[in-house]
Amino acid sequence: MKKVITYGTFDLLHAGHINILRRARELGDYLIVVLSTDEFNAVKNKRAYYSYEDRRLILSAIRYVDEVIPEYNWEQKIDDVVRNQVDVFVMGDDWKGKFDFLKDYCEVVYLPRTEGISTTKIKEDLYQKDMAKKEDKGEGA
Ligand code: C2G
Repeated sequence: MKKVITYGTFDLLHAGHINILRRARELGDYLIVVLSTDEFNAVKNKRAYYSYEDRRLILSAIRYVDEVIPEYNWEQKIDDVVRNQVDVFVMGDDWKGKFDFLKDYCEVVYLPRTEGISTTKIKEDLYQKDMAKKEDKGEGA
C-alpha cells in the first residue's frame, strides 16, 4: 500500500484544500493528514476559526482522507514519515523547498496551489461585506 502524507491547518475548508487532498490521495492508496493542533497554530501565528476537534471531524468526512493525526510542532515530520512508513510527502508549492530534508526518507512532492482562494481571503471578504452592510445602514465601523 502506497502511503501519502500531508500537513496543514485546514481551517474554513475550501476548494483549495479539497484540490490538494484529492491530488495527494491520487499519488497513492492511503492519505494521512497531519492536522495542526490549536496550540501549534499559535506557533504558526494562525488563529483557526474552528477548533482542532471540529477541523478533524470535517477532514475525516472527506473521501480522500484515510487518517487524521495531530501536528504538534515543526520537528515531527521525519518521525511521522518513518513511523507511518510513508512513501510520499505532499504540500502546496507555497512550501516549495522547505521540506526537502524529507527526501532522505520519502518522495517529496510540491503541488501547485489553487489560485484565488485562501482562508485569509475568505475572512477578509466576509469582513468587507459586513462593513459595507453596516455603512449602508449608516452604522459605520
Ligand atoms: N493550499 C492550496 N491552495 C490554496 C490554499 C491552500 O493548495 N488556495 C494548500 C497549502 O499549500 C497546504 C494545504 O492546502 O499544502 C493546507 O493549507 P493550510 O491549512 O494553510 O496549511 P499551512 O498553514 O500551510 O500548514 O507543517 C506544515 C504546516 O502545517 C502547513
